[in-house]
Amino acid sequence: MTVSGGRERDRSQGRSGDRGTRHPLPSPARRAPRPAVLVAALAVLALLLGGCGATGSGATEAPDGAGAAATPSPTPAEEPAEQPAAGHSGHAAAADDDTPPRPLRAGERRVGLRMPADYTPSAPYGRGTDDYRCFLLDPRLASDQAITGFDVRPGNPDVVHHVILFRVPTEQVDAAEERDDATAGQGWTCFGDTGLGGGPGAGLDDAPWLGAWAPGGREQVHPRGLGVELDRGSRIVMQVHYNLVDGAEPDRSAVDLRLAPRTPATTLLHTRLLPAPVELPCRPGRDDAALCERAAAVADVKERFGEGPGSTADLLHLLCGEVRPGPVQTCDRPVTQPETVRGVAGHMHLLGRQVRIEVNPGTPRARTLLDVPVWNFDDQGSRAVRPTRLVPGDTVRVTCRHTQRLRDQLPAFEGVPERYVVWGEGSTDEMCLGILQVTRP
Ligand SMILES: [Cu+2]
Repeated sequence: MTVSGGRERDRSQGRSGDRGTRHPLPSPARRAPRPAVLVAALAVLALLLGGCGATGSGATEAPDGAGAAATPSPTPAEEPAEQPAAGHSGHAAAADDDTPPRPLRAGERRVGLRMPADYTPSAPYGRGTDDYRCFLLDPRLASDQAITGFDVRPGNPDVVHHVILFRVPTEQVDAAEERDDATAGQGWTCFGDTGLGGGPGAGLDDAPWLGAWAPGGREQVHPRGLGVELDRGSRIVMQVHYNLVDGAEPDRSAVDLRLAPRTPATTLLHTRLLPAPVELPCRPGRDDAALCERAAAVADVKERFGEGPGSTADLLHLLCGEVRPGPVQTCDRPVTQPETVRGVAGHMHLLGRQVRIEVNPGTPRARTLLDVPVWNFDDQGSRAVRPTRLVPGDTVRVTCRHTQRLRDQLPAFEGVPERYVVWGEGSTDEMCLGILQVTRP
């Protein structure tokens, strides 16, 4: 959902092993997923997709009536001229965000939460250059609140790659504390989501995200009257993605929450996740590298992030359709309840080129909610949109284009052999994620 942020560098490199053959061959053949399978896949995906996906905060307060209008536009079919995007060249865009926080509005207060001590990241399974760590924080709420804004402050921008805040509802607090206590050191390893299992809101259509930060994010202030639900007794998990390509330096990240008492007049913001597969084959002439075979690439992802998170690449095909290797991937999702889109964001990694979110594509009612023709990793902040009503029967489509050519230009890929790229948690793996912030009547 909301990602904020604004100062960050990323130079990641998920170095992978070698082994492998040549041609990517799709594994799961075309088949209509049975409803039960689909439901299970959805549930698992929802659990896994917490990770990454930090994008700017969507429904942020904008000048009145501002926000990108939803407009029709063509599909991103053609490969654009290959020019390095601004932030793709090594994250020079890292802004020093010394902007003072925006003043509180009537009824709001600030609550600062910080990791209790420095944490020095390391690759938990001994391979790769990424660590995802979950830290349990207690906002000590005496009554039900609404998060009306937040400001994530990465402690060490040299290693912090994204931050996502997850709701831990009261019924999960015991499990979260047990997990924390049972793990040596601060927090626990959590590729994907928090690893605490389901619970209310653990679905793609209502993800338990409270906010997030990725490169390009800043302080987020939701429009007046809107807020994210946080109940008395809840905890917050702050998931931090550390990238270790430049070394393992200690970090102590923090967030300032803007809270207001929740009243019947508060309109709740929900986060809807729209993932799509990534199935990017090696280029002709370079397809003899060890991980150019899809199965080997998926096995490598599982080795670095665990069996569960490593299964996302295959689960996405139960959600979105058969494996079709290629630079452009899409996923259509039905709208099942009336909702109003307030903010949108896209999320990809370093090989991302274009991302688009459309409603009812190819029909007279087609609208484009997000169109990023040249992806900039360092500018992932979400955007406010003019409130857009969706009704059951509508379809939302996310489309991403990735390109192997960028690996020739980015320092993060120096010395990293070409590979078949699938969905994975590392910075040199890829994602394709649309994020909607919605209100529901
Ligand atoms: Cu990601």
